[in-house]
Amino acid sequence: MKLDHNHIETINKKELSQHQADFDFLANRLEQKGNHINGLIEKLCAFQVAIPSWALGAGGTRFGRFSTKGEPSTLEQKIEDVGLIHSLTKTAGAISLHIPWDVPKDYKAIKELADSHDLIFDAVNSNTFQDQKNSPFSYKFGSLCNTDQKVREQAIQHNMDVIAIGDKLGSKSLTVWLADGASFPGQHNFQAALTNTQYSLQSIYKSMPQDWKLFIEYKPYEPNFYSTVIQDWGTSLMLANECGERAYTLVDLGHHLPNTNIEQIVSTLMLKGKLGGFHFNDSKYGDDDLTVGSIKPYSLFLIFNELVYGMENNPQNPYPAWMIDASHNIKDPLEDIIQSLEAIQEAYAKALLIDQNKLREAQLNYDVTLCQEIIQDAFRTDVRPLIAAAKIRSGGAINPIKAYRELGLRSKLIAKRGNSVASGL
Ligand code: LRH
Ligand code: MN
Ligand code: MN
Repeated sequence: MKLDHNHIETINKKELSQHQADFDFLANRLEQKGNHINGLIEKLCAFQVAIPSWALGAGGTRFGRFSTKGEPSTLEQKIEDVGLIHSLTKTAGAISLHIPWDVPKDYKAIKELADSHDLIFDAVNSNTFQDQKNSPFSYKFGSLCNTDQKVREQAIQHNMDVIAIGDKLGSKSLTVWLADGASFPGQHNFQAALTNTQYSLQSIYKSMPQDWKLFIEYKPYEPNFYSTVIQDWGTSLMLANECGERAYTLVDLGHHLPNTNIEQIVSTLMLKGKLGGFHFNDSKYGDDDLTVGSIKPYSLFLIFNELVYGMENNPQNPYPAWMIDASHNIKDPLEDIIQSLEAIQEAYAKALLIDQNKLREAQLNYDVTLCQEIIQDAFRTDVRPLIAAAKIRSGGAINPIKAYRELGLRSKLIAKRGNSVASGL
């Protein structure tokens, strides 16, 4: 199923005059403050976020799944769903596959399909946190960290297989997230687990094509509840440094203990040129995978402030690979992703408004109050007309959620696919 651009235009037409009034008001104010509206819109249009293939069905908690119906049951249908999201938002121009959840059968056909939806394949994700069908060894006690060399070799080989799959699709990076850890004190020799993980990652790194990057994701706990081998950004950075130049840290917003200053982590990593990938979600307690911006929009904005600063001032850091890593039980997954994309655009737009020169000056004058005023002035600006203008320019919907509903897309998907439930998480 594909969206006809005329349908989006027809819906946009109804909102156009209100949008124009809102936009003129905002553009006026921003221009008076010295912002270049066209440049801001261009940056918003260019900001594309990958959608993971596992977020398109109602996922969520380990306790139960409640299907929204009409969920994609094949990779082709998942690509179709991302295509729908991208047509409406024009900010989801990539898909990120989890292997073995979404192994393509016909590579050429899959590539062509993605291409027809204007999508590229971003980072591929390996999975050694579950046992795989037909694999001789279990990951119950860890994968890359395992004390048994045969288990480590199997996990290394899996990562190599994932690279080969990604390579055929045009992906240029591998994300490794390990569940490896211990649930009880004494279970692990910490040093042996870390050393095994380092050697395993080094073998994977060496096997990558020369133009590939390795992203090492960290997480403090879950599924192991006493220790995790790659528990924090420091451990990830250390391992990345031990692998080589093309190995980087990946920050997932949900993978921090409460109140961690994530923006400072982002800033440090970019200064060192080591922020490779980014997983967006939101949380109140742990790795909740809630809709981006639904709980802590101010934190998201502060993180974007550092990302914008880093993208402008840290040429040593590559352009990060952005991905949404959120999925929940009780919303239509496509609406959930659209809301996440909107929140990302909003935080990005607000961060772009921060007057960096004024902020530097206030910092140098030790004018703490003014520093806060500058930051919060940007945060308090309603940037939605700016985001809508970017959508119009790139052919998306002024209000993607409204358009999704008005076009009755879920009913159409149900009519086509029936009560099917997505494979994956
Ligand atoms: C782990 C994680 C990681 C996985 C995904 C399914 O919590 O964030 O990125 O690949 O969730
Ligand atoms: Mn993640
Ligand atoms: Mn996670």
